[in-house]
Amino acid sequence: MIADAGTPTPYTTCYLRLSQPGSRFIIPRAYGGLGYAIPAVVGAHFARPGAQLIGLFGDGSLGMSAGELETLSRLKIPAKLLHFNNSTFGWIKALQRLHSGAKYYSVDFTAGDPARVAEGFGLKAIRVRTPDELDAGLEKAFAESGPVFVDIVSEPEVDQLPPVYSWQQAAAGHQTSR
Ligand SMILES: Cc1ncc(C[n+]2csc(CCOP(=O)(O)OP(=O)(O)O)c2C)c(N)n1
Repeated sequence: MIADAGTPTPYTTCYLRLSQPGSRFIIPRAYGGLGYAIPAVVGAHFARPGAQLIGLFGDGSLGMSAGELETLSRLKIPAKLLHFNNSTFGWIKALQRLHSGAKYYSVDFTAGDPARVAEGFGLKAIRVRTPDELDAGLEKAFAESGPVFVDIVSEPEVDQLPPVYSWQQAAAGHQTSR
């Protein structure tokens, strides 16, 4: 499992439970560079051929490394890419809510149709809009032998504080460094 910067990092860190021995969970914590998950999946494939790779990332992240979909497609890397499509830089928007009195600046954008972008690069793509569609979509994605892009229409989550300790402290009125 490889989760990108942005809210995929804290949510996955908080809620993911790995049950298979030898499973790995990777996040770009040192610098938190957005656009990490898709190229990291390519690297992980060569580091551990045969591993079932799953990339988790937001639409802001996709904007930074969408071109790497071509690499996955050309090399036929059988990763499943789970794309959270919330039309916003959620991590930044949550920080603006916390520290700037919900004055939002340069964080929202239009969703477009990223499943078609992935198809344009030669990947199979599935669009998911509801929790029921999510179950069915994941089943379909994992039944495929090749790379699959799952576009998951999501809430912007700005009303939910992500599970980041220092943010929760700040929301509770405690002084912290960011
Ligand atoms: C290369 C790069 N540019 C900018 C940032 C700052 N940044 C951190 S999280 C984030 C927004 C993430 O948005 P998205 O990928 O859509 O995920 P979300 O937080 O909405 O789940 C940005 C712009 C960064 N970490 N790396």
